[in-house]
This record gives sequence, structure tokens and C-alpha cells, in this order.
Amino acid sequence: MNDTTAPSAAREHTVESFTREFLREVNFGQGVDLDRASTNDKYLALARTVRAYLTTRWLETLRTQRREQKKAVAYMSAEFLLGRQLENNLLATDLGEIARDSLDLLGIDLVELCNTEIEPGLGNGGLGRLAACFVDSLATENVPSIGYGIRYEYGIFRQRFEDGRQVEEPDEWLRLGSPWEMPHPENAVKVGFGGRVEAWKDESGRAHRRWSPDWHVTGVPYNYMVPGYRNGRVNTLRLWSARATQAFDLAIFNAGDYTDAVRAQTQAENISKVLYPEDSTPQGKELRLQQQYFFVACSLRDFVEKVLPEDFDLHRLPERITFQLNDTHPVIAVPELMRLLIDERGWEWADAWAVTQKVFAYTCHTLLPEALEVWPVDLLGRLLPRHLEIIYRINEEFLEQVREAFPGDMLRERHMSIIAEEPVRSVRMAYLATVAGAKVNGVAELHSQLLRDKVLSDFAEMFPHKFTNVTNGVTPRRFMALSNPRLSALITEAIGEGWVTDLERLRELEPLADDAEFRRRFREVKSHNRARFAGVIAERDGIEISPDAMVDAMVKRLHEYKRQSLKLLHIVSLYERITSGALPLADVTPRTFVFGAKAAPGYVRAKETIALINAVGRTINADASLEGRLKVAFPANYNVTLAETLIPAADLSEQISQAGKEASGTGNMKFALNGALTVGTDDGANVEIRQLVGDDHFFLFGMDEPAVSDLQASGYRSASYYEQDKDLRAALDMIASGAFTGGDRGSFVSSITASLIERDRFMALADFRAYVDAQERVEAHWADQEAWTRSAVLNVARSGYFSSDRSIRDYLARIWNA
Ligand code: NBG
Repeated sequence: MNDTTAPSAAREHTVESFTREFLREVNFGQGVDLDRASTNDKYLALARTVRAYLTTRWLETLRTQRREQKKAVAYMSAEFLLGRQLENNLLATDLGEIARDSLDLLGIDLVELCNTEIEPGLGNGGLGRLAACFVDSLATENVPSIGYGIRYEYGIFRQRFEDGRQVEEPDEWLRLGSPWEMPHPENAVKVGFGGRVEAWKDESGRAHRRWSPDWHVTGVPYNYMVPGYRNGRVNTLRLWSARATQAFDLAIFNAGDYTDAVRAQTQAENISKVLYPEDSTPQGKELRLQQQYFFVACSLRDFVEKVLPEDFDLHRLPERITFQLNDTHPVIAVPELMRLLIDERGWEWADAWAVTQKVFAYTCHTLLPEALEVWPVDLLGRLLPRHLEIIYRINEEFLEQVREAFPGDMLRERHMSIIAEEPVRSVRMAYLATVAGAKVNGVAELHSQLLRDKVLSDFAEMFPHKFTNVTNGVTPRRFMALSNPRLSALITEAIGEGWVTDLERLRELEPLADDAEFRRRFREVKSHNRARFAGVIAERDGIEISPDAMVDAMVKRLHEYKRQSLKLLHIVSLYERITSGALPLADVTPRTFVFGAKAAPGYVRAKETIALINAVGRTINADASLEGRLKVAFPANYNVTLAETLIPAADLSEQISQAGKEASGTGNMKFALNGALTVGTDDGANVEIRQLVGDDHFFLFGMDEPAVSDLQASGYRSASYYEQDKDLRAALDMIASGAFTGGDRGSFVSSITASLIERDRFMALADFRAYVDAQERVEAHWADQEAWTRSAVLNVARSGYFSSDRSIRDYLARIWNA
């Protein structure tokens, strides 16, 4: 593009100019008069007004990037859990006040318009939200970068409860139109699937391979703008949507079957239809592999052919880009780049491999063996035959290297092979990523250490230089400035403005922990936020809670390793001790136990746990003898939007996974930054949170990772805990008796209790006593509100490390510039 065609100057807004543009959008964008405009019309007009403002800066950013040709980062992720855009974009552009004043004059409520937006839920949980925090921080840290992902037509399902059980509904987030995206069908990319690979020779007699796919799909890019925080940079997030290719339609059409042609079209478009709702337990479905290949093939081609200058010499690719692979989902990009270089550009294998090994880096997000993606060779070979050949060759050469390094060690060779032989011949994507990547990182210190020592230990021995850590972080823009305006104002008043982009500056709050007036105001903020949260769930879910009770929050995907069941045992035990007279009501701390959790639709135990939490909640909430001291609040469909009101209101953050299972956690960071104290195991980033905030301001409990391993090795018998701890037994017996299920002892009640007593895969029973003791420490601390507030202030002051800006700087130093 010729740079002179670009708009000459950035638009600056006054209330008048903003109003003018807004009204223009109402009239000419929506085609209505203001007095006839619906709330959605006004929302869309407002969004487009803000979008136009951003666009000026976006084009400027793109022009600078083309001019400077600096090394960039492409963050490849199958998920970006963005959350609502309007408020965030108003914050980033500092247009909030102008917009409010302008709408005020027109008699329109800005908050109502913001609440109209349906959040793009294009992710499952932590991994997708991390990607969203990272693109925010990349822009704010002024890093030339692009995010690549999938524009799912349906994001993570909407959760409803029917009789306490989870029901899933499609998330029609595009229903009312999406003002933030810019589709570019003219830049569509064609992607092949299936077919055969043939050998051929060129004139010089050199042998080549050629892939002839038997069907194709077109990827249409949708651009989203990602503004840095008030720094003028606007980066790109490019999400791909699948369309049928015309040639493909025509072939079938000409064969005479119109309906088949249309059906084929739907099949192609299915690729970006829906986000797979499995969080850390992939199902290995063919469509999922199609999604993965679809988006990385589109992205690589886009980068090489559109983003780079036309005559760019790809031997220099490593000077221009790192493709950061967010978990194994985009790892099929490795053989795809090899194929591009070798088959399409005629490179020698060795040259292609040298470049490939320099441009990819891999982030691992799990420790669960069942979460490490593998693709059966059958499936992969059918869908991507040429890629499978390439993977085989990579593996051959790699195993040759293993043999050289460890002669005669056949066992090691089998362990390290990218191809697993059992139970079915499969490609281990994490191994492929580790072999191909220049760097491999875990997402918290403990996690990276366990990757090195356990999950990928053979690889760490062979390639010690590849392994590094980057502890996760969260964006303080969305999770403090936007979601907790009162706390933000208090902080700004105390230490000035700069903390939003320099979060370590929160340290300056430390002395204020000892200032009684500051603590009073801090409590006032919490109390306001609790009331705000109470108001939101009253309206949204019809749940009534007391705004004065401690808000004890456990929000995350429902998974056995996260141990929602341990939280439940604590609640039931409290209730059992109260109703049996062992615990006087006067000694019970008023608490609201807040749960937020979606279960993967096929994950039976997780769904049963949801039903049980709801059953316990119904009983406790209805029991007048508790005088409202205990409440269970489980609003359905926990999402980014609800997180934004819950987290600022929380007093206690539950981070109680079995040690050695949670890679990092990011909710834990958001809570600490908003002044909740953590009750947690020594797991994931909890370890670092505790080290930073100090033991006196964190409730540590339970076995650490070595203790878990030892107990596992020596033979864990959960029943012995049931037999020996009478409170634990009473709680489990109470559940089993049907006390919460109207006397019904069957169905999920017996299967949950039996599985805990007999197997207890994540040792909830072994940690029960320590957990209950920790909760008693929580209550003792809470009883002294001055001491509690002091701890809360110190949690905020000492958690600045967990800004995703810091994570991005660590990636730059340890991975991208390496
Ligand atoms: C999740 C981990 C979390 C971690 C996020 C972000 C997957 C596969 N992993 O502990 O379970 O915080 O990734 O790194 O979803």
C-alpha cells in the first residue's frame, strides 16, 4: 500500500466531535434516527466510533512496522478468550470520559451500552485468557506482534442449570453483529486436506515430493485491533474463518449433485464452527486436527506472503519472527513450514530444518499426562499425508541424534520417540514441539522445574539450553483498572498514575498497610465491590447474598485435579458440625461460598460434582437454622464478564489443586492483585505468590509435590483417611445419606462418595484435615479485620510481579531475542 493514501493525522476527540461521529454512525452505519435507535443500534454506533479512532492508530502502527521491518512475534493460539471489547477499548484510548459526557448529553447511558456487548468467549479458561492478556501486554509493551487464531462461530458453550445439573447451550456471540472485526475475504488463503503424496523429479534429476490434497477449505482473515494502553500502538489479532472453496463446490456441482455440493460447503465451514469445550483433556477428534491445521496453515502463509515484503529471503526468517506456539494446538505448523520450504520453494531438507528450528518456540501448559496431545498416525496420515512423512523424517534424524548421544540406550530411544507405539501408533505433539522449538517454557517456576525433571526430563538432559521458565501474568488493565475502578482510584491517589503499566510500583503501597485510614478506605472499597457483586448476581441469577459476609471464591474449570470436591467437603463438614451441635452457630464466620465452573460436556464426574455443589447449596441456603450465616452461590455460566465483578469483591481465593498438577493458574494472580488472601497448596504460581506476599499473608496447607509423589509411590489408601478422621467421615456419610438430595442415595451421590473413599485420584481426603485447619486460621485472621486488611493491602502491594507485562518482558529476554 502507498503510504500517502493513509489518513494524515490521528483523530483527536472533543465531546462535540465524538457526538458528531456517534450520530453519523447511528444514521449512516445503522440506518436509523436516534429516536428510533435500539440499544443495540446505539451500542454498535458507539463501538464503531471508538473503532474508527483506533483504526487511525492501527494503520499508523502497520505503516511503522512495514517501514522498520523489526523482528516480530506471532502468538499462535487456538484460543483467545477476549472478554468484552468496548470498555477495554475506551480505557486504552482514554475516551471513556468523552464518550460518557457525549452520551449523557444525548440522554444515553454508557454503562447500559457496554453491558449490551456479548463477550467473545473464544477460549475455555486459563490458556485462552492468557493469550488475551498477552496480546494486551504485547501492545502495551510496544512489541511488534500479531496474534493468530480461529474465529469460532460459537465460543465456549453457555451453561445453564436445570435442577442443579449443567445444560449446555450454543454461544451465539455473533448474534447481534460484531463491530470489532474487519473481514478481508479478498485475502483468503486456501488450505488442503487429504489426498496423496507423489514423487517427481525435476530436470536436474533431483527427487521431490508433491502433495495433492483431495479437498480444500478457504480461510478468511478477520482482523481485530489490539490497542496498547494509551501508547498509540494498535496491534493485530487475525482470526481465521473457514469457507468452502469455489473450485471445490464446482467439482461436486458439475458431478451433478447440487445438494451434495451444498453439504460439502457446510462441511468446510464446520471447521471454524465451534470451539472444543475440553479444558486440558483433548478428545483427539478429527475436526479438531482440521481446526489446528487450518489456522496454522492460513497463518504461516499469511505471514510469509502478506506480512513479509514480497522479495523477502526466507533464509533470514529467524531475524524477522518467532512463532510462539501456545501449547501443542498449533504444533502442526512445524511440518507445515517444512513443507512450504521444501515442497513449494524447493529447499534442501537441512536448510529448511535449520530455519524451522530457529523460528518456533513452544509453551507447555500442563502436567497432566492425559492432556498431552497425541494424534493417531492413521488419522494424521489420512488428513495430512505429507506432514506425516515429514514428521517421520524429523523423528528419524532426531533418534539418530539420541543414539549418538546415548549409544545403546534403546529404552531411552523408545521413550523419546516422537512416535508412540502404544496403545496406538501416534504422534506426540509435545515431543515434536520440543525437538523443533528453539525454546520450551513452562508457565510457573514449579511447573518448569517439573517439566525438566519429570515430563520432559530426557529432552532436558539432551537439550538443557532449550528449557526455560516464564511465569504467567495477567493484564492490570482489564483485571484492575477496568474491573476495580474504586481500588484503582485509591491506588492512584496514593502512589500516582504510572502503576497501570509498571505494576511493580504497587510496592509503594506497602507502608500504607500500616496506615489505619488507608485500611479503612480499602475496606470501604471491598465492601462496595461486594455490594456490586451481590447486585449483579441478584439480577443475573436471582441469587441473594449478604453484602457483609466474607466472599470465599473458587472459580475455574471443573476438574478433579483442581479439587472442587475438597472445597465441598469443607462446606459439608461445617454444616454437619453445626447441625450436629458440635459447632455453635455463633462461632461460624458468615461466608458466601462462591463457585463458578463449567464442566466439559462429556466429563461425567465433573458434571456430577456440579450437581452435588448445587444440591448442597440448595439445602444450606434453605436452612433457616443457619440464620443466613452460610450461603452457597453458584451463578451459572461463569465467564470473563462475571469474573470482572466477582474478583474485586472476593476476600478469600481458593487455589487448592493437588500439588504438582496445576501448571500455573492465573485466577490466583487476579485475586491477589485485587486484595483477596489465598488459601492454597504449594502448586503452580501459588508458590511464587506466597513467596512474594509472605507466609503471614497466605494460608498454605497440604502436601507439597514431593510429598504427593512419595505418598503415591508408597501406595495411597484414601479409605484410611475416611476411617480415621471422624469429621471427614461424618461429612462423607452425610452426603451419602442423601441429606442434600432429598433422601436419594443413588445416582451421582453414591458414585462421588464411593470414588473419593475408594480411589481419590487427587488425594482430597489426604489433604482434608490440613485444609480444615487452614480454614480455621482464615477465620481467626478474619476476626481481626485490621489484621486482615493489612494482609489484603500487602497482597496487592506485593503482587505487581504478576503483570502480564512482566511475562512479556521475560519472553523477550529469554525466548524472542535469544
Ligand atoms: C492451563 C493450566 C493453568 C494455566 C493456564 C495458562 C491448559 C492446557 N492449561 O494452570 O491448567 O494457568 O493453562 O498457562 O489449559
